[in-house]
Amino acid sequence: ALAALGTYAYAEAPPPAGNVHAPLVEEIYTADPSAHVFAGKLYVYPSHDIEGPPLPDIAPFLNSQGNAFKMRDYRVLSMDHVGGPVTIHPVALDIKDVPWAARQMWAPDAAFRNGTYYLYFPAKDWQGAFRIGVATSSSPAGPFKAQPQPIQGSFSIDPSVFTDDDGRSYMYFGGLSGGQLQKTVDGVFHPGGPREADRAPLEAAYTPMVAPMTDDMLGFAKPARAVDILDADGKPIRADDAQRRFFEGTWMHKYRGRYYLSYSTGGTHFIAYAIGDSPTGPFTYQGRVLEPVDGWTTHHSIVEYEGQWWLFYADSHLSGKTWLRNVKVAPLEYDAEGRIKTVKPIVT
Ligand code: FUB
Repeated sequence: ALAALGTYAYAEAPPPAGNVHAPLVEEIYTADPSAHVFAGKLYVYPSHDIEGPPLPDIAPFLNSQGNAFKMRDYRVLSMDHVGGPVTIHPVALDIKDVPWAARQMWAPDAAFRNGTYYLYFPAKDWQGAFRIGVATSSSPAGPFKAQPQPIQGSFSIDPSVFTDDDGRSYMYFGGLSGGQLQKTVDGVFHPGGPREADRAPLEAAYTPMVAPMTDDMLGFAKPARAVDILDADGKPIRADDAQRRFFEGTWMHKYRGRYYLSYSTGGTHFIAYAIGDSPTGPFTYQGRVLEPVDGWTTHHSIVEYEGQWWLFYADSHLSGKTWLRNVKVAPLEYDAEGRIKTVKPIVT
């Protein structure tokens, strides 16, 4: 039965008919999929990985620069049904059209409000600092026009925008190490700040940032602040808890009235999740959404479409190289208490 499912199979949450384990597209490399239902259709906003030699370092004090992840544009994917044909849309935003962005267009996200679609994207500015930009379009597939400056008060990587049932929107963001979260203190970027990911072992781990969005979706209504991710005893997850602590790639979704904050644990390669009663937390660690995939990075999104919850993620199935990835999708199941059944991609 496993062989019939392709290279990867799932020990739990078996997929519906159709080879949903294959890369969504093979014509281009894609990663970091942010999936949304817009106008009754499923859209995926991925990073667009590209081949070729890594970029040169910007400066020696900025190590973990992720130079192989040198993406320069975004391509949107769309589909009518999961498992059906996928459209790769033309370039939605090119770095040459974003004056403040110098290099490395990493994991994006998208949102919709009042007839306008918003593309949120991190990129390094000309000083080598990650900032988060926003671009707008009348179409979910773009093309998008970027604002001339990054979002004021934004830094680091991996924006994810969630709109609650009351219409309020929030951006979650942040990533450690090459994502530079550890280099920004009180909103000020310190290029010579800590190089690597973690605080001292016994300290509370870094956590994602959250900021409410302004009504026009172009900025932060209040300064971003760190969310709390707690263990079952109500204590912050510690920096040395590499199996559970946040590293990058946050996603927010709401299930049966509760807020699920999910994220990558980086070097331990899990997608973990924590639940809260408010979109800004605190959140209590629950378990894993996804076991490690083929490749170093793991980055996901969760969306409900056509009566089923779906996990979008990426691995290095097509290339065997961690910086040339492909987006995949698998069904996501919950138990009666709302716990997510861990998806286990099994290398056969
Ligand atoms: O794709 C570049 C970076 O790798 C993303 O921003 C991270 O989440 C990781 O997937």
